[in-house]
Amino acid sequence: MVAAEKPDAFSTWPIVMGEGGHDTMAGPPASRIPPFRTSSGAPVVPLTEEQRFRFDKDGWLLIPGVLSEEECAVMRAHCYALRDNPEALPAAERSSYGGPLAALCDHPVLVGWAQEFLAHPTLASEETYGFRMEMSFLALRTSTDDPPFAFSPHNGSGLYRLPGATHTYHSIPGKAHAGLARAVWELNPVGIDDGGTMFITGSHKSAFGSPAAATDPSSSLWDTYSCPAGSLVLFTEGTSHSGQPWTNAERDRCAVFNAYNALNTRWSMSKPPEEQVVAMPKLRASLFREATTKENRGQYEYRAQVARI
Ligand SMILES: O=C(O)CCC(=O)C(=O)O
Ligand SMILES: [Fe+2]
Repeated sequence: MVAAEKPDAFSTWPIVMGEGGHDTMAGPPASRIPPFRTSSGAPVVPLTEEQRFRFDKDGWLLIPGVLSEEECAVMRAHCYALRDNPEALPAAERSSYGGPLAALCDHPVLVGWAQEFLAHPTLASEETYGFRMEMSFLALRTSTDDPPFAFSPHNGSGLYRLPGATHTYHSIPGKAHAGLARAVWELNPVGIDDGGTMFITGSHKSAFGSPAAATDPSSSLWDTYSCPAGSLVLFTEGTSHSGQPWTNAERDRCAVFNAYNALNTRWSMSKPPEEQVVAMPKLRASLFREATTKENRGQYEYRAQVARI
């Protein structure tokens, strides 16, 4: 099939002729997947080539210092209000999807990553993101937690999961898909020994089961990170990972754990309360539409897409 001159790549994916004249299933580059602005009107920030390479190679990626200290302070206050006195918050803000944390759901840097690793190009439009959000919870951990947060490694081998599994990772030359993935916003600084999330780097592509050493958190198989407040840690759930006890007595871990998924699949039932979704800008609310494919692209008819392929 020869694409018409200047094809609308969104309507012709997945059958599209590559630039070099060969068929490719990769679809349009992330930079051509709408929307190009988030619900706050800010331009989407695409991953750099190096960030994209690292996420694919490692199964996780740290983007340091995305939020300003002022933004972190307001968000931390909301986290502690949710823990200590939720009734004092308006109902439309009473969750980690709400209040100042709502801006994290479709932060321009998050959207840039999701358009690369999660978005379904034919279902993305200026009115609807091409991916879903599901799950949001707080990790407010201290060095005096009793019991301390447990080391509990899970997942890995995302490349080899069968259809239907959400903890997947798939790639073909020039394109990769993260499956269920986590976006962790660290609202306090994290030191290398403090107790950030741990990863077996690259294990999303491991052909073999984990060796016994993976059950030992001090094994050199495990990596973690240090970062300033306001950093974003992205990982595919197809990577072996684990929480661990928080050890820094000087400051707590104050992190927001958000999760994203492909548009037509769902891992959990988690969703913001209805009054929060209704109060959201329509584009942000599109993150929470049903996990279906057919006719799930805002004003555009999926049928029309099919007809043009
Ligand atoms: O607690 C953590 O640091 C990791 C939690 C976890 O397993 C996840 O977010 O999927
Ligand atoms: Fe996990």
